[in-house]
Amino acid sequence: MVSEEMLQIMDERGTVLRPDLVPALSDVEWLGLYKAMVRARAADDRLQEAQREGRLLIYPPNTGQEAAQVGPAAAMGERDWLVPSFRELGAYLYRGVDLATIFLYWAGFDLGSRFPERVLPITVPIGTQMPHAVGIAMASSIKGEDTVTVAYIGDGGTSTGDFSEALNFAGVFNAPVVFIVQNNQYSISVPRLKQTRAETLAQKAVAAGIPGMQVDGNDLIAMYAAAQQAIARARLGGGPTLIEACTYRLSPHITVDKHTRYRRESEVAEWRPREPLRRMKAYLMGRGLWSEEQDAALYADYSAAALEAFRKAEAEGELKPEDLVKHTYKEIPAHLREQYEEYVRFLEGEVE
Ligand SMILES: Cc1ncc(C[n+]2csc(CCOP(=O)(O)OP(=O)(O)O)c2C)c(N)n1
Repeated sequence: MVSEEMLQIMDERGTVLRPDLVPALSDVEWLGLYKAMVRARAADDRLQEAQREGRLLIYPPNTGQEAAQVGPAAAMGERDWLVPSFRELGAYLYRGVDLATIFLYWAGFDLGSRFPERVLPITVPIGTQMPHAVGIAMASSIKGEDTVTVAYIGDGGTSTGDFSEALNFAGVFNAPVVFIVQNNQYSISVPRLKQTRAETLAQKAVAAGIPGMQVDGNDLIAMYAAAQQAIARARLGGGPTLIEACTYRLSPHITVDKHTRYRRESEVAEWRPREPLRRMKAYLMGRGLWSEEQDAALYADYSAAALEAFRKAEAEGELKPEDLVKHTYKEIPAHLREQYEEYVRFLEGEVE
């Protein structure tokens, strides 16, 4: 049930190796997907800068992982559910999350969890979103809906109990869920080879009795194709699939991580030419659909739009202590109220 070869449709130069596998999208649609990756890249670059300017507390960069995010998000149906972890900017934006909301999240505001319907909020506790995803998928099938849930996790996350339990439940209940493992080769400083002795992460599907496959996570066309097939199968009652998107985190783990402590610059440099925007751009330019001038202008437009979104977010006001507890529960529970009141006393200098 686990395919032996990694699916790659387009090589690192943007040349299509398997025309028979290219999904039937129009040129305009492929261009639209590429633009979504540029939007994610521009937003990601500006978010990293905003953190360095002290406007965000912390931020986990997505650079290099855009195809693994935009491909599946674009293959989803309008009513499908997205269950993210925390490094899926391209997917959130594609599914309609406002960039200002994402800014608010990393600035520490609870309002940053106000995502649109059918997109769960950012989940930092590793793996905990997986049982939620399977529960949502099971609920869809119990209710007789034909919606599919797409859930994201990182390579490190596959070592959690939640991940294994979720896969097992999904298999047992034939839940309409597609798991996307963004294997970006590192879990903070732990390289993929030290994460598990398993040869691939896709083979973790075997024990759950579900199909698993490795996909070149930097190949937008392959990511779209793999997700489209898995989503279609789930929608028709064929059950879950595990897709290991083989990609690379080109940036540090988070904006406060010194990544050269655990990996060589030369390794990062080796991966840089394989990144997803460059090759999709080559593909589009090869077909006469795009130019460097258009590319630069698009990036500049998305950068300006990102800065505008940040201004909008900051206009929501300064972070107030009550924002820490206001939005999670309808009624603030006693234990939180107690902590909040102690915090206010601390801010007022009454307690050490
Ligand atoms: C339960 C839990 N333990 C530890 C952490 C600290 N932590 C944050 S990110 C991370 C690594 C996650 O690695 P991976 O799943 O590969 O995702 P990536 O960060 O590479 O996207 C860890 C251990 C956490 N957020 N949650």
